[in-house]
Amino acid sequence: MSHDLLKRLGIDTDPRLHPKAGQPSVVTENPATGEPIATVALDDAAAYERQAAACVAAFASWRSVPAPVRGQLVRSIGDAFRVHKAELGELVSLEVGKIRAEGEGEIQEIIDIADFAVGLSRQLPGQVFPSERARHRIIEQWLPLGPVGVISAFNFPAAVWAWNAMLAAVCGDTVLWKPSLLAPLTAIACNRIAAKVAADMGHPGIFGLVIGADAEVGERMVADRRLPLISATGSCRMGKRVGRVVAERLGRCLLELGGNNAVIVTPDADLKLAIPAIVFGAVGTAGQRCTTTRRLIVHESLADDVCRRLAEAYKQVQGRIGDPLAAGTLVGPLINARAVEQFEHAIAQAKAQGGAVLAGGRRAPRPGHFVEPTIVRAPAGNRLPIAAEETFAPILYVLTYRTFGEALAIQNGVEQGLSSAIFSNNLLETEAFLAADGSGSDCGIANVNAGTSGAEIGGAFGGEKETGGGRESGSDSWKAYMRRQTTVVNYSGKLELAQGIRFE
Ligand code: UN1
Repeated sequence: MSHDLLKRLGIDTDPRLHPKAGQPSVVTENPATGEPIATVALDDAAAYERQAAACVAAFASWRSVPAPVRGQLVRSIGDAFRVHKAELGELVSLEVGKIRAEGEGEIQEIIDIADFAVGLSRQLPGQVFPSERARHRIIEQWLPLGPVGVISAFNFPAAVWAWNAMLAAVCGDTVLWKPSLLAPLTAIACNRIAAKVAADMGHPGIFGLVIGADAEVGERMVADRRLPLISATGSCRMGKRVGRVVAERLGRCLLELGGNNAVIVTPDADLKLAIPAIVFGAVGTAGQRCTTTRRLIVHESLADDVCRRLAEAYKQVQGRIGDPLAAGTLVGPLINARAVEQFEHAIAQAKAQGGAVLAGGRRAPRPGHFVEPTIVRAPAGNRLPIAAEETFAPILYVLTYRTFGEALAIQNGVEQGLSSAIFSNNLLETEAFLAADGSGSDCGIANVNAGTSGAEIGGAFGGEKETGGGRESGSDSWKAYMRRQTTVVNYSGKLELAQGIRFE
């Protein structure tokens, strides 16, 4: 079945899937069964050098293609992803275990960001400022930046590359992509589509791919002075390393790292909205999104009721754990055995700290890397230190509060600052959550009556504190992929100095 899928996507004959004898390689596995899908050859330093040189060479000509024409190329890429949406979604499911709807959702996110980038290709707007000197004009313009290094994680093996690559392409940059070694097939398939469209339109080399170990390829990429921007998604630990190395060469970083996202439920909340949003946020993608809901901060007056309703909903979900490609499945596997161990470790810690397991709590009794979506209620006083840690698994910690200020302090009291949400119909509280003086949520994403995950591509995506500060996808995130140039044009026929300086 999987071979047929690789064939339909045209990657079965890719040389990477046929390593030469003695060549280092990884075996990519189906996390739902633990069975191997394919063996993928790893790039070494020499292969990295070839790919990086190709991206540098392609940048020299791609930058000169007018932006709206670059947009036409990205439009064709979006169209190609429309054609292959079902197969690519299936490959995402096969390789990282997302349920079919979420696998296809990822490809939809590629199509969406391509559309966004096409529109952007006719904008990329600079500003005009009034000059203090007569008959002078100050104009800011945005110029292509250079080849961009993109490091992506297993959990969004396709969409996050596209957020970067589609914007970079319309900005006149080329892209060198280093995907997670847990999802190389998705990367090979997606990159092949983009690279083929580009080559067919006369622009080979815009989309490069390197698949390799961190020590061999990752470190080289991050330290590579030819890449003015490194955009990296993954753990806080990885991001700190990338940040240090890129800072050393005074390069630019765009970091999208961990999250420990919370939902606040106030006494005025409409629980008909809140409960399903919490369940999707905590259980969707088996808790392996950066935006997954990991903490529920509920007013003490309704804590028992909310816990009861959630436990009820989880009961239904537990019956829908299984093959991610089967109809009706809601919860697929974790990515690998290590992730299951981390889940078990967190549950053991939570219990040792006095947490009460209200739902789930165990690995699911079936082959593959499945666990039960789990709810842990903190003991009185919210003393549950494990809740401050991000475990990439479907564990929801329930904490309670008395005053709204307390709820905010709990929400903001973790190292990460990616996504946050409040469910409330109390205007004073929802506005305080978004307060213009910054005293509300300290996260990059703050939603009212909508959950923490499932952001649309139109807004800027990213977060504060240890989440890394980067912004990707919508709004003005494109600016990260360009360099700003402030220009002054003097059409007065006289030389006049700024600040009224006379130099005669
Ligand atoms: C991630 O987990 O790295 O908002 C990205 C969301 C998705 C993207 C998540 N659109 O949940």
